[in-house]
Amino acid sequence: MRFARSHFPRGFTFGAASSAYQIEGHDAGGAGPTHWDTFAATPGNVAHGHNGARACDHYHRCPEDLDLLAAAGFDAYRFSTSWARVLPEGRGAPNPDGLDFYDRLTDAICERGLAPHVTLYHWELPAALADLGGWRNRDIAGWFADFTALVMGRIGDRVASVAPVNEPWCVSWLGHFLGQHAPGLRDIRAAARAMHHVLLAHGRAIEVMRAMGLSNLGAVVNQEWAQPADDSPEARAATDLYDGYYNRFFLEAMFHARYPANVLAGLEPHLPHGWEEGFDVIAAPLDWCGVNYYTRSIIAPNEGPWPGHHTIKGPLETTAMGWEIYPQGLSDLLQRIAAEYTGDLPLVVTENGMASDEGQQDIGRIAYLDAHLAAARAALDRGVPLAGYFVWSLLDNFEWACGYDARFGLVNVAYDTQERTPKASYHALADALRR
Ligand code: IFM
Repeated sequence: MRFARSHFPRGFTFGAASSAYQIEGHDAGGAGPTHWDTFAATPGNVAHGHNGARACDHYHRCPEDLDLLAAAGFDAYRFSTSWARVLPEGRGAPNPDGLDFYDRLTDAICERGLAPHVTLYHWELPAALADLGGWRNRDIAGWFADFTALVMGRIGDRVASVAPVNEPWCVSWLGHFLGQHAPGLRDIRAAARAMHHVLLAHGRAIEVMRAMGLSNLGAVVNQEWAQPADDSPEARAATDLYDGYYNRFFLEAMFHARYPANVLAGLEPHLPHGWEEGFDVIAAPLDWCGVNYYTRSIIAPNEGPWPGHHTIKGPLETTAMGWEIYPQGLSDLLQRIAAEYTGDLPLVVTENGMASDEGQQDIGRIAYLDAHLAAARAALDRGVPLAGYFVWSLLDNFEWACGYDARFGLVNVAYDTQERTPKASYHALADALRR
């Protein structure tokens, strides 16, 4: 690995990221059912019918996992809190064991000299709230605000940063328009509502945490570099639209208090009544912005209904997810976000990594991380105020619709025994972090 910590400014944060449902083992500790359990129980949604019931058993094994993080020389751990673990019904009576778990986890992170970076929602919506319409119901903003107050009332005194929602595009578009994630809908009206309500929920959570006196509050968006399939005006317009609803929609709302015009042209008839009045909540000032980056997409127009385009396979080498490896997209997106949305606010690469089938000798992952760390460094050289980089992920884990097939971890998990074995990429990173 060419990357070395010394290539980055002093104080730059290196961490690894995870999420609750993907690693904890949702069956343990009195958590309530979630819409991911429902989705996974429906044949055809998740590879092999896998679910998060046991996952990596991190609920019981978190000390061992945090030891691995600390031993690699990371500075920080980004984890998420499960709404259904804390509030099994989504509202009402909390599960004391759930709150105790996040309390212990936060302490254990701090005890190892790591900084806890929290994401409040990483996709496992309590089933009881899904029954009430989930992200389609405007009331979710208030339910989420209450959950935020509860969790932060318990661990907010020790956290280094908080983001309300991981990847609002996935919560809304992937789950409600493409149907590939829970709740598995393919419905433009549901998607439009979810897109707006997830932003309202984000804004209400920020409001609640500001009122509690918390600082270092941000947002985490996923971004893909979008490229037209050819030079035609149609392909360029299709790409602008893809870029609009994938990359710009959430940033434009949070940082400029509006939705992109090309997206509104198709989405507006489906947005909930009074959507124009939500921006004073949605655009609450933030302290940083997180970017999750993995790949680029190549876009071609088609004759179908709005948005009228599809992605086509590109020529570059791909990961085990079939995603093209395109590090330059990371520097270009970071530069664009700083220039057009966030200005001097710190940006953080909150996720970056690859699924690989290589097993312990994951040479491809070493090259992937090296190239993306070089792209992060290039963004700094272009003047982007980049403050941190988090690898996705420490452990192999439940990769949503791919089940346990896709392995993103620096550390192998043998799911039958739960044995952890660091891969070559873990050792390479640990070595680079010492240099
Ligand atoms: O595993 C996911 C994570 O939950 C959110 N960001 C992308 C990762 C890889 O697909």
